[in-house]
Amino acid sequence: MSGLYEYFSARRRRCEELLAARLPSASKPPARLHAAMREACLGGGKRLRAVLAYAAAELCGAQTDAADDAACALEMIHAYSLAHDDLPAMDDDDTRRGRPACHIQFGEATAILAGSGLQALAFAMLAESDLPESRKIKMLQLLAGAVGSGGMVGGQALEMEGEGGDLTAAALETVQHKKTGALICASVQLGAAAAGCGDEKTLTALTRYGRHLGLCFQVVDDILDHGKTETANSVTVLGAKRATEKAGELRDNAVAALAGIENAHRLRGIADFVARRKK
Ligand code: GRG
Repeated sequence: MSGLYEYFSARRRRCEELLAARLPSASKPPARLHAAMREACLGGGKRLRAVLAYAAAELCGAQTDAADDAACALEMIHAYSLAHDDLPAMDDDDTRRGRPACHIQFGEATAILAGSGLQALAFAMLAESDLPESRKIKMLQLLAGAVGSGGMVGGQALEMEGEGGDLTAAALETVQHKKTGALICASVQLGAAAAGCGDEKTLTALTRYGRHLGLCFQVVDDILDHGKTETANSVTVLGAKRATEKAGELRDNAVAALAGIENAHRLRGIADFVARRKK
């Protein structure tokens, strides 16, 4: 497979097909809940987190299928976070991925249940993976750490606590690392864990890459104005010029973290994609 675009498309399609097969059927009861879980998870999205898991696992020498469970689990967690984030009690968004948000289509109660169901299914998929026990436990630990109160959910809570007040650049960065960066960094780490990577140099490099990339992703998201303008973000706190410079620096830092690591060309390309993305 030659270019990054072809690689990204192939892994994205692979994950999409696996998710469609693994999510509970909408014809099986509770049908409305299952339909909402499928709607929240399928039919859109860049599948960046899945592609990162595949690329990291392959860099570590694994076959593509070693990262299938990680890729699906990451995208299910991501879909759960979006379904909950769009609720009126959170960001109150009516659309997601160009369609009515899950709570608009199915109602708030079902959207909450769909997110909860997706989260449980993500962990079940890792626990039931065919990979060796030690790899599964590592993956479960990494994902739980990235998603819980020390990661994504904690970042969302910090953001809500800070709403309406002034946020320092450092405090904003902490929120961004936790809310968005933790799952992106975990994507790379889960890929390495799925491959059974035990090389400290590689693991450290991948973690550094993931942390810089996660922050870069959120800064670019703020520049693209995907967030709500009343919430403090990189543009409101740093200004548009500095935010753009920072996104470039973070991309460079992510790439630099991979120095001396073999077969890192795809992760380097993904860093470029994240920094340059337009959606
Ligand atoms: C409410 C449990 C809970 C968590 C909220 C991650 C998060 C924390 C909320 C997601 C909302 C959001 C817009 C965060 C900003 C960055 C982000 C995750 C954007 C969407 O990710 P993309 O662009 O989405 O990868 P696609 O649709 O491509 O999958």
